Amino acid sequence: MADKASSSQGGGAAPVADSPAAIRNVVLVGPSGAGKTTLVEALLVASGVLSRPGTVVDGTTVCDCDDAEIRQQRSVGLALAPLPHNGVKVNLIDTPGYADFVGELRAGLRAADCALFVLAANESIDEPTKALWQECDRVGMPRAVVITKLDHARANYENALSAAQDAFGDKVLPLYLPAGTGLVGLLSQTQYEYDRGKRSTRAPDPQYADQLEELRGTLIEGIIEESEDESLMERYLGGEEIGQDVLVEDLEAAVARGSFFPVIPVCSGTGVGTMELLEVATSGFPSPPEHPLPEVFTPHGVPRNKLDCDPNGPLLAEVVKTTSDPYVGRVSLVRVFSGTIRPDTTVHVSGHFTSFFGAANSHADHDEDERIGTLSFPLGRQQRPATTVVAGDLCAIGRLTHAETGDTLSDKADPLLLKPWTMPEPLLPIAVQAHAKTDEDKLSVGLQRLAAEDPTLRIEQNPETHQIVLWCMGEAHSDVVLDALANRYGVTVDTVELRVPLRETFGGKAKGHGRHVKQSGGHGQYAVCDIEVEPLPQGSEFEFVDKVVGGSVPRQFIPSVEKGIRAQMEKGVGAGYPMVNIRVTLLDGKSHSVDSSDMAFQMAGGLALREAATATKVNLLEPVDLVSVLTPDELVGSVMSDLSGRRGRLLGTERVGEDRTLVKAEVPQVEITRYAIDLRSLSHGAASFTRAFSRYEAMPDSAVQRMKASVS
Ligand SMILES: Nc1nc2c(ncn2[C@@H]2O[C@H](COP(=O)(O)OP(=O)(O)OP(=O)(O)O)[C@@H](O)[C@H]2O)c(=O)[nH]1
Ligand SMILES: [Mg+2]
Repeated sequence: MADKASSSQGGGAAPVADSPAAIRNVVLVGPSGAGKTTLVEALLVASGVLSRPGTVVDGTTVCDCDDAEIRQQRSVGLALAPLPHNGVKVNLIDTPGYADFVGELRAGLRAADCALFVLAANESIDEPTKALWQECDRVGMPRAVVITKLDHARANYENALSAAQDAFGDKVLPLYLPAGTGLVGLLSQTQYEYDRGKRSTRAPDPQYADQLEELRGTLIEGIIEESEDESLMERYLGGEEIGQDVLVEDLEAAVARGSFFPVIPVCSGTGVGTMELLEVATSGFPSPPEHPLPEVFTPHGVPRNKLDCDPNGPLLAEVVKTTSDPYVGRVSLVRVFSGTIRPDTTVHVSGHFTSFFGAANSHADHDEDERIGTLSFPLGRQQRPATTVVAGDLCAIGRLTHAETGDTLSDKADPLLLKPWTMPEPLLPIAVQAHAKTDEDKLSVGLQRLAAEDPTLRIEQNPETHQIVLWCMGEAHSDVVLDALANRYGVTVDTVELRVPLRETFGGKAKGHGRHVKQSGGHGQYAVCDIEVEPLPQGSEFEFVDKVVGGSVPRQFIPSVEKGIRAQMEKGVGAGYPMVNIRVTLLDGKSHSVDSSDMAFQMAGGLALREAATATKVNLLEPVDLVSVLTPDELVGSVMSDLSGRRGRLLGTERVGEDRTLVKAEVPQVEITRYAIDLRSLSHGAASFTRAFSRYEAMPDSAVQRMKASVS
């Protein structure tokens, strides 16, 4: 952990940027295992921050510093690693590639102005990788493609490059050619040799001349096609030699627009390509002032004029990650969009998830002034003190007790609110309970803290089933949550069978007799009632009809009978689920002038309903959701037959884009409790879905039997 990591960490002072133009916020995006975290190590070594790289396997990297990451040997959260290069501070933001952690990726995309899309030279491009590319597209993120693991036994750089071009388009074009133990720059026409991490340059070896010529031509044409100077293509085709300065300028403009994706081959093990990557990041990528700021509102939701990335402007910052540690307390990782943050000042914290995403997100709105404690520039887990943090930079703030991920920090005299980035919806429900009853309070504190850190975790206290349900992104995400509860908050948690809130109703008309008579000694109790119960259509809830004649049930006790019946309905009469959709008619009864009471008639009402239930069939109603599955066209058949197998009723399909279909169906909730996992495996991560409660429907006998069998 921290002490292990320190063996490779330089531990020097953090690089400091005094102006936004001297900062690059670069997020690493790519499939799990592509080599992002390892690449960060190599870049930290190349820039002198580390003397030697840590490894993911040993748990000694800067970015995989969380206990769960060390145990799982993969990233589960975003991590920051700043480095200096050529007078520029590069904030590398490592993100996890696994789909469950897409929330962390989105936070990383929000914090960054440009991305390195990391692919491994020994892997093909699968659906989850395409989904990551789309995540970048969705926010218009400028990016370069890094093809890493050049040294892998099964590496095939050419295949990896053409797979990337097939998947992401012909504007994915290499800037370098791998050559022996180095690279050849296609624009600079220089060979870069690496020897034990040290780079030297020379004229390209003749054996690369043909390849260089061909790839250079394609690159130059690609850049010129993107140029805003329309005369350039004509001049180029006319045989004019276009100057490297012009090409580099056009290339940078096209990268910043997100319409051109230079490819850089890299080997983290030998360091090949790391210097080239740092050069592209510092001289070719947009700086914070070139990246549009998110929309700004007042805390009352009134739109405000857009701000600039100006250190002298009003303070505007956003919490992109929150960690809480029983010893250090809460640490908020913050991206500063405007203004300057200084320690020991008071800021306004605005959290308005409900206004933007509705009440179901389990994050209460809040607005408060809080004092900034420590200010630091983290390197993974290591916190290095900071004195001022200017617009465009990233830093960590200690002990903001109320700030949650996605909250806005602003000047207390001029409170502002940023619309948070789009959070993915957790769709895997996991029911849990504290292993020991005495741990229930600890569990609720732990869950509250985890929800503040992680907007993709939704906590539901189901009032009907009395279960605590953790809505997670997938099994890997739920493992991380349970791991944190056990290791950070000391609560052992058992996962239990998820109970879906069913309802009961009457299958037919039935009569019931309720007799609550106790007359032995003291004050007696006397109440008798006769009722008739009949089923009503869906959504009718409850009707009570009084047909008592001649005062057999005295007036004042008629509401008591109704109250008793309602109380029994809440508890149910069969399997213990609330009862709905019935009409109860009170027909007759008996009373006693002394012993009858409100309570006695309530009891009699409940008894009458229970007796009526024995005279007919009690049916179960189950919640049915509207499920919308977005799938590639070729999987529509499999998705549909899988939904039918879940007792789904297909409602129709809709074309989306060129090769996707939206399949809509109504599916009982009991059949889709693990659909988040099943759909991912059925589609290899290519399909996604949403669900929304639609209504209650009669549960068929076969499903009731199956449910009973699985519970017993
Ligand atoms: N041969 C070789 N192996 C590498 C290289 N880079 C990374 N690896 C190995 O690939 C595995 C995955 O690397 P990571 O850096 O954890 O990959 P990641 O992209 O951060 O993965 P996630 O955190 O799950 O998204 C590790 O075992 C690394 O040692 C490389 O350049 N060459
Ligand atoms: Mg990683």
